[in-house]
Amino acid sequence: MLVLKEAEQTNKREAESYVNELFQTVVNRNPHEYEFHQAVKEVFNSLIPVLANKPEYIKHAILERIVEPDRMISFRIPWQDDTGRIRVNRGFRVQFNNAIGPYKGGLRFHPSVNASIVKFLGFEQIFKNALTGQSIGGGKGGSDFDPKGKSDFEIMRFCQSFMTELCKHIGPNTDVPAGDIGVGAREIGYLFGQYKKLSGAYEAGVLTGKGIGYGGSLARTEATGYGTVYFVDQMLKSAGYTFHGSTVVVSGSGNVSIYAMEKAIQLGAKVIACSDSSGYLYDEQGINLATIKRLKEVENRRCSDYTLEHPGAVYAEGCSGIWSIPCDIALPCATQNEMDKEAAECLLRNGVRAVGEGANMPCTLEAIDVFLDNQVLFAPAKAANAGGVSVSALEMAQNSARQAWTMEEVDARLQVIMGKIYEESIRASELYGRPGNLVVGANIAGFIKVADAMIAQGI
Ligand code: NDP
Ligand code: 2IT
Repeated sequence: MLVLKEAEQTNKREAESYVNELFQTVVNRNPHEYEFHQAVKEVFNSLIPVLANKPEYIKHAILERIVEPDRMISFRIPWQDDTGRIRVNRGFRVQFNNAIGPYKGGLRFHPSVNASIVKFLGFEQIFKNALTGQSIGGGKGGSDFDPKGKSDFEIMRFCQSFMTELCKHIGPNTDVPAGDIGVGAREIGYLFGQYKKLSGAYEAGVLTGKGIGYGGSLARTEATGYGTVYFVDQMLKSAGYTFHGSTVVVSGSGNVSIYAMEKAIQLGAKVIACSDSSGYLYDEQGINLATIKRLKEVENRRCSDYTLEHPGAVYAEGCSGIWSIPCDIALPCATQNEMDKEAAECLLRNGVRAVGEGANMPCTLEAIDVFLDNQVLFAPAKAANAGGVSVSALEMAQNSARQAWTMEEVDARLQVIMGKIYEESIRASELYGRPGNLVVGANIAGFIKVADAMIAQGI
């Protein structure tokens, strides 16, 4: 027994030094890509017990191969604004890994988009998509285009120019983009229209997040936010808590945030705060979701305008202050690294019970440690926000079958998928000696599916 324990320790030490050395190579080979380094580090740290247990992953150089995208496409996007001026943006598509299915992942339009952001998102997507149990590989894309203040025609011309280049690289069996920050149903519509024109065929399955009238799936709009709440609900129940009667803080007020708020409210919670990139809102009475939906989805206005209609609410400039509001459950649903160590410590001091990542990588590695070290229930992004891409895969299935399922049917499937992701992540966390640690569990469960497929398919 003692000999066995010693052998285990040696394997673990060897796996640890292998991972540390390889991480250094990733940093050296991808200088200045800090977000990508962060995403890789989190996954690598989780995988040490797996590598110690199954050295064939090392023998087949799975980690060396998985951190190098199949290809990274970067291109020029010229377009004309309403004054006739010619503008140029940069577009990206990273096709990271297609071991288990066609590349799949969203497109982000935001001025902060660069190679590092696209690669961190694409890398995360590999494991998230594997967790959904559907046959989809990992990809991501976007542009440093800023949709704020642009007219509808400018958005259309930009999307057409973006697709004129992107269309060479995508297809229903190759790579299937969707939305992300700054890309919703309107943008997907313009992108689809241009793809259709260029390809000369009606290939509905080339993009997901389409309008309901032309191949979109019911519940795709709600899927990420609803899915996050379904996942967090399971996690809460495992510890004897529920959303009912809890106070919830949700950052952002975009697609993910709005539907996370909606489902949390449906489950009996009181959502007391949300935000946008300018500042945050606190409404002691509970955020009036109808007002937020109208301001954000219809009128394209700011969170600050909410106080004009609800004078009892308080608005404060700046984003990070939202985490100083005491709550039972915190759902960061805006963007990467929006919650740092100080914010996490503040939530902890105020008695937070659970944190669920609706956004991709919203918590820094240090913030995650604060939660895990202090028994705060923590739902990592790859698992908690996988509902969006899951329903995207259901949209692809409906497109292939030329069918359209009801809202109830898609929502029921979404709930089943989120439940399975939770179970699988918990099981992996137990199997690899970190029971209840969903970060480790989700990373391992997603990784094993992709790694085994890579081994089966050869080098
Ligand atoms: P939206 O564009 O619909 O909304 C984004 C929200 O976050 C807005 O309220 C925006 O405020 C705010 N925000 C964006 N950037 C920043 C920033 N730098 N600082 C503070 N606030 C910011 O995007 P989504 O809701 O679709 O995406 C939100 C997050 O969820 C992202 O991390 C995305 O990758 C992730 N995600 C999205 C999925 C989807 O299906 N859409 C699926 C899985 C994950 P403002 O309006 O002022 O810019
Ligand atoms: O981060 C994500 O999972 C998404 N933006 C959704 C991707 C998709 O293909 O639906």
